[in-house]
Amino acid sequence: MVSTRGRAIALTVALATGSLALVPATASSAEPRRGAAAAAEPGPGTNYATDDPFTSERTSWFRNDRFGMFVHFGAYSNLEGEYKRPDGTVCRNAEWIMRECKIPKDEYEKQAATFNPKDFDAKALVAAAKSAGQKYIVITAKHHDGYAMWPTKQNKWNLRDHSSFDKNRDILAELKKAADAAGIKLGLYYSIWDWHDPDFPNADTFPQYKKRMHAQLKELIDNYDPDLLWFDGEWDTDNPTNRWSSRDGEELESSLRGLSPDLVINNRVGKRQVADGDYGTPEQEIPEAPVDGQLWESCMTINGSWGYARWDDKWKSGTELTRNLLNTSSRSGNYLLNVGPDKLGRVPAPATDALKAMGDWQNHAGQGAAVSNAGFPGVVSEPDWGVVSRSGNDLYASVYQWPGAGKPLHLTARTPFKVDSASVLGSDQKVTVTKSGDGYDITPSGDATNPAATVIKLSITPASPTTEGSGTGLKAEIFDNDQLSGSPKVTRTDPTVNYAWRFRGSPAENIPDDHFSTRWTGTIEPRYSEKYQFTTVSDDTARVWIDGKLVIDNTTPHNQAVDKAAVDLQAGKKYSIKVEHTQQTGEAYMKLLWSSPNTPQQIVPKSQLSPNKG
Ligand code: H79
Repeated sequence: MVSTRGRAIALTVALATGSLALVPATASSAEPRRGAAAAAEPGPGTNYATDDPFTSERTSWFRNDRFGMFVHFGAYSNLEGEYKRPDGTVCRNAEWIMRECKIPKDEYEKQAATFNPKDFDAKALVAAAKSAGQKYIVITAKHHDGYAMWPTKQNKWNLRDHSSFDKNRDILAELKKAADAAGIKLGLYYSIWDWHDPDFPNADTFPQYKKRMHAQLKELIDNYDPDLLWFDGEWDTDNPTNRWSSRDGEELESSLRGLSPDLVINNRVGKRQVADGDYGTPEQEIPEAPVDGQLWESCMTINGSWGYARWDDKWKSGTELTRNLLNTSSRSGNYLLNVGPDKLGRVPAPATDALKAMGDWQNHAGQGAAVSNAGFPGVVSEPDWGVVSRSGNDLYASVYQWPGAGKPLHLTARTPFKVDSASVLGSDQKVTVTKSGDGYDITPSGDATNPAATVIKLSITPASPTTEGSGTGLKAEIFDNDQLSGSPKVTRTDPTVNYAWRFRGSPAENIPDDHFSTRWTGTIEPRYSEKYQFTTVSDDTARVWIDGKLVIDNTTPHNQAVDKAAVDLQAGKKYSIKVEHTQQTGEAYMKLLWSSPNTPQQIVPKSQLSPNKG
């Protein structure tokens, strides 16, 4: 108890000084990655949200790179999507073939024993990713069939001990080496749901399964030092029964961050709620707009299957894939595009061809600037003729439907700005820009440069004045009841409202992990004169007042919920702000974010908040 307290104090101090420390001081010694096995005991005073994924150094590569390669490769790949039943009929599937084709366990094991991906070529895989402009690779270390693609010490159900593969080879080590050499980040996919481990579906033995799972993940971190972990199979289901809970997610996420503080982790580490992990994971779909309250990455197949299926010839075209990538980056998301190597480990040629087409498009005339380091434009609405992404004060309008000769492309402005110059990348044609209606007409004088997307670059100057604050945060009054009643137990200045107390944490050491509440007050100073969107992520209740007006009011106790309000603000003015959070039982969260045409979504920063009434 005493040592826990000591660590909790260190954590609080680190946070108050704005440090990015992800684990308490005990783990911040010389070797954080290897030496932090004993992560802090969470408890009262713990805040799991120690940085803002939207702005932190830790996630900057992920936010800027935008484009990754997903690789589904496992014991299922050996069947190449077809299972011949004893009666001679054929059942087709890919990575779910064991379950969907009801292959008896011993038969699935028998076929896995013949798995020999001798042609797996990490350098070729990395080269394919490079050729596409992909900046990171996420490979399945273990899919739902439980088969580990590295020589795990936790069981024999793995590529070293249960295959016909060279006992001296380790494909994850090969991939790590090739990726490092090429400056590509490595992520590892790990399925929580496990169809093979007999301890998984049984309530009595599930704790043993979890222990082995933690041990496997420690092996992966120790052996391959991944930049990212991609969890899957966190969902509730009865076949086989999945007992994974939010509490399990809290325990796992906190222990992983203790082992490797810079890890980027997806939201399926928990129960896919908005504040679980670092980012959301839409699958086989692309959101229509930036996602409220979280970073996101859309994972999609390059044909119709994740694992290799020799019958699947539904290859997406280079144009469709390039537009998917542009749609994603223009809404501040990442695109994780999957390939499934065959049973020998070779990436199918139609996949490498399509990847090359995407890279060629990005390498042409600097068009890749519409993707890497680019995001939601903010200052304009998404047009119906294409998408617009933004990097600094450059807008990249990727045009899918090129206008007829002399016809304009209209852009609707969400805030005033000036266009300083306009050009078509890879063309010397003239582009005329005129004010028109609610924005600008952009009229190119020549033809489209290519069928996928022709990029018009606009250099702009926002019209709004800007003011940078020098604030220190908000005054926090913390109560040891869930009613904000009586006098506060703790009064302090909080740099931001960015709290994930989850089940076991609380605002302060002398505040229990349930039945507490906080009121934050002070002033808020916008950087720009424009319409701001305030967003809260809260559990159990949240209320926000700006300039004396109640703008967010969600007082019905809830699980992680997102609430929004639009408020017009003027640069150079300070507005009063009041934020209230209450927590009864279960998980607790309170985050306050904002965005505006010139502000990408982020936790409202300390510099724009002051604890004193204006
Ligand atoms: O790894 C790839 C897929 O194998 C895996 N995720 C990607 C990245 C995946 N495939 N399908 N799904 C996830 C969808 C899950 C469907 C489900 Fe269900 C519906 C899970 C719960 C309801 C089917 C019914 C499986 C369990 C019950």
